[in-house]
Formats: sequence, C-alpha cells, structure tokens
Amino acid sequence: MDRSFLAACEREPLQFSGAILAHGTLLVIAPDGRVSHVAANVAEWLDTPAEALLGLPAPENLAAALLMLSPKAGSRLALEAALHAPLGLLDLVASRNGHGAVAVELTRHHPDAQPSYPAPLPETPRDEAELAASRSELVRLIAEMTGFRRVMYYQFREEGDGEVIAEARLDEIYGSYLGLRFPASDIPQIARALYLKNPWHLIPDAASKPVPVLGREAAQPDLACSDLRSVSAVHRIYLTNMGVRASLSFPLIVGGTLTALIACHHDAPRQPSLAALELAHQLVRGHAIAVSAYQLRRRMQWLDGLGRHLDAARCLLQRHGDMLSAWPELGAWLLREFQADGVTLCLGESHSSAGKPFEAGALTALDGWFRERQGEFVWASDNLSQQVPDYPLSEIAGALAVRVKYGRTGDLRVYFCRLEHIHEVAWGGNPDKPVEHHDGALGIAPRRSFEKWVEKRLGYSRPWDKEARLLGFKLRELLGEIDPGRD
Ligand code: BLA
Repeated sequence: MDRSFLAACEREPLQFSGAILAHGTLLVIAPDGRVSHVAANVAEWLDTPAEALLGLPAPENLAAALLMLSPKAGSRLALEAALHAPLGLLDLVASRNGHGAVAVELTRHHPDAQPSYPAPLPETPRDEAELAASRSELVRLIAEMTGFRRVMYYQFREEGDGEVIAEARLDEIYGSYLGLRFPASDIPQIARALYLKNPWHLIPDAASKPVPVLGREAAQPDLACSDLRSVSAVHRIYLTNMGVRASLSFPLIVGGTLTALIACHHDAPRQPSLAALELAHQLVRGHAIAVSAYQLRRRMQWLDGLGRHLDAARCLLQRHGDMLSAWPELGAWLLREFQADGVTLCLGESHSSAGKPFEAGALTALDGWFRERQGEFVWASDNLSQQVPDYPLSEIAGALAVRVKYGRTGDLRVYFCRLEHIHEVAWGGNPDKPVEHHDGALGIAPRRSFEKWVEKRLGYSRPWDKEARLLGFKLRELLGEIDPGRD
C-alpha cells in the first residue's frame, strides 16, 4: 500500500472542500447576520442571483427560521417544508459551526414523507444473541424506511479495521458483504471525526458534479456540520468501484466513541425524505442507547465477578505470605483468569513458569525489551514477532506483560502468553492492494475489487481484550499489596 497516498487522504480538508453536492443549495450566514457564502446554484433554487445575496443580511424568511437555532456550536435545526420556492416546497437544515456561522441547506421537500412518529426505545438486550438480533432488526428496518437495497452494520474493531456483522439486502443484489473485513484506511480518521458531528451522511448520487460555493473572500466556509458538503473524489471512486451510486451512512456512537456505521448502498440515485432520514437516525440512536446499556451491565457483572475472584487470590497470597511459595497455586489461578496458555514470573534474573513456558531466547528478547520500557506497566501484543525486536521464531505469538515494584531488588515482571492461533480473515478485496488504478486527476485510487479475499493469518495469537488489560492493572494492585519493600 502506498503510504504517501494514505497520508494525503488523512490530510484532505474535507470540511473546507468549497463545494456542495448537487441535490440542494447552501447559504452561509456569518455571525453578523450577513450572507458570507452561497452555492453557485442558488439562483435555480431561490430565484435570486448569488450577487444579490452575498454580503447582505440573510433573506427574511431564512432569518426568521434561524431565530429558532440555538447559539451553541454544533446546534442543528431541521424544518420540513419550511420554504415556498420556485422549485416547490423546500426542507431546511441549519447547523452552526465552531466559528458561529450558520450553514443553511435547502433541499426539495418530498410530500410522500413517512409520518415522523418517535421510534420506541428498544429494550436492553440480555445476551449476545439478543444483541445480534437487535442489529439484524435495525438494518432491516432502515432498509425498509430508506429503500436502500443493501444496509450493513459495519462494526469498527480496536485496531481501526471494520467488519460487516449484519446485513439486509434485496434478493436481486448480487453478493453479500456479511462477515467481510475492510482496512482502517478505507475511512480516514478525518472522515470518522465528522461522523461525531453529524446525524447521517447522504450522497444521493456519487456521479453528480459538485457545485462550487462562492464567497466574497477567498476563505472557504467550514462545512463540518453540513450534510451537503461535497465528497472527496477518492471516496466517489471507491463507491463507483463498489457499484454504488447512492450512499447513506449513520454513525453509531457509544460512550462518545464511533463504534459502528450503518452503511446503506443503492445502485441508482436515491434521496430519502428528510422525515425518513430523521426517523432512521432516531432508530440508530435508540439502538446505540441499548448497546451502551448492554455494555454497561456486562461491565458491572464482570467487575462484580472480578472483585470476588481477586479476593480469593488475595487470601491465597496472605496465606502463603510471599510470592514464591504462593506461586504453584497462584500460577494456576492466573492462567484461568487471563485465559493464557502460560504465565512466567521474573524477579531479577530468575524466573518460574506455570503452563506453557517461553523458549529461553523468546523470554530473553521479551523481558530485555519490556524492562527498557520504564513507565509502561501493562502492555499487550498479539503479534510479538512484529513488535519485539529480535523476537525469535516461537510457538508463542502473544503476550500480556505486567510490571510491579517488588522489594528492594527491582521490578517483578509477569508475562502471560498465548500460542500462535492460525486463522483466516475474509477481507472485502485485498487490503494490501488498494492502489490498482491510475486516474488522470488523482494519480492513484482505491482498490477496484471487493470480492472476498481470504488472508491466512500467521504469527498472531488470540487478541487481548480490554478486560484482560484491566485485569493486568488489578493484578499490579494485588501484587503491590504484598510487596516486601513496602513501608
Ligand atoms: C469515506 N469510506 C468513507 C466512508 C465510508 C467508507 C463508509 C464514509 C462515507 C460517508 O461519509 O458517506 C468505506 N463504505 C466503506 C466501507 C464499507 C462501506 C469500508 O460501505 C464496507 C462495507 N478510501 C479508500 C482509501 C482512501 C479512502 C484507500 O479506500 C484513502 C487513502 C478515502 N474514504 C476516503 C475518504 C473519505 C472516505 C477521503 C471521506 C469522503 C468524504 O466524506 O468526503
């Protein structure tokens, strides 16, 4: 993969594109109430030429609507059928950006809009099966509501890649993306950040020509909160390569973090009504609340169980009085709690293991390296050969390392290990070959094929999850309690 291309994608100032999508028009009202920018197509929509708007106070009918918008940055107002214009009734969406300016977007009102009754809040799932069922139900409902032919639940993984874990599609759509993984670089961080500010992102026609935004000054307006913001050319090529003409996506935000996207594809231009978009957005939010409640409940149950398990280990340590005599019993406990294949305890230059021991060279490389990383108390890797310099060929592919001050001699290091777990990952196209096509303007473009491409993953262990890391910190506390050097 071409790194400079990926870095360029990260730097593309998406919100300052200086253009909008063609299915609406845009006016930007500066904090002083005057129009600072308009889209070049404004005359077709409002029957007033751009020159008659720029620099003047906002037209009265818009100014009245804007009185309802909160002065807070990021606030948003959506009004259906807010304006009578030569083109017919228009919907209005206004959003206030970080500098106090307001982007007013006007799009055609669709009279066939669905009634916007509030979506009922779903119940908190009780287990993983119910959670999976609620995901399937969500994508099914959104497909029904928006008419998009394929709707996917695209879950982000910890390392930034994503996987389609639920999908609703019309039968005639060729192929399924269910179970396929896509690399993190398909959605740059800069695009992910915009999802935190917007309830959805609609591209009704990826083939339409963007419309420039005109201003009295050279500076482009900040369109971070505007759904009409034009789309990066790289992404338009990506969609075309996927056979997608219209795209609609909703962010799933849990605990302030973008955890998944509901990604909708259609093979022809498609523009759902504002009412349908609002309703679908409410459904996604309701689902996010249910996911958040589910995760919180699981975390509480886990912490509760953990407290009891730690008490058992504390008793064991107190009974033995010191680490080394407790080790045979403690080792077995640690293997179970950390779901590890082996655990090795190092103090000074001596060490003892329970379960699978490291080969001598592997332990020397890992311990030598971890000891150098002062300040790092809990560290985990599922791919040691890539992260630890001079790590030799070994059956052990992953480790979780814990360091704690012990006695006057130095640190106690505990290394949990996991064996190599050879497994297959099904990707949506070969992720290492995204650059297959040369385009006149762009030079390079995303991969063309999204056919299932299976990678056999060698050198990885089962990953260490957040709970394992948290358990690592709890273990530090516990070992700290019996530190013989403690005052
Ligand atoms: C944006 N790429 C996106 C978005 C998605 C994807 C969902 C946000 C779309 C939106 O804002 O509407 C990717 N879409 C997917 C994936 C699936 C899907 C993975 O349906 C799986 C089912 N794209 C590349 C590469 C680059 C790139 C290699 O493949 C650059 C290095 C760039 N993607 C890119 C850019 C955007 C994007 C720049 C932002 C587009 C914009 O909002 O202007």
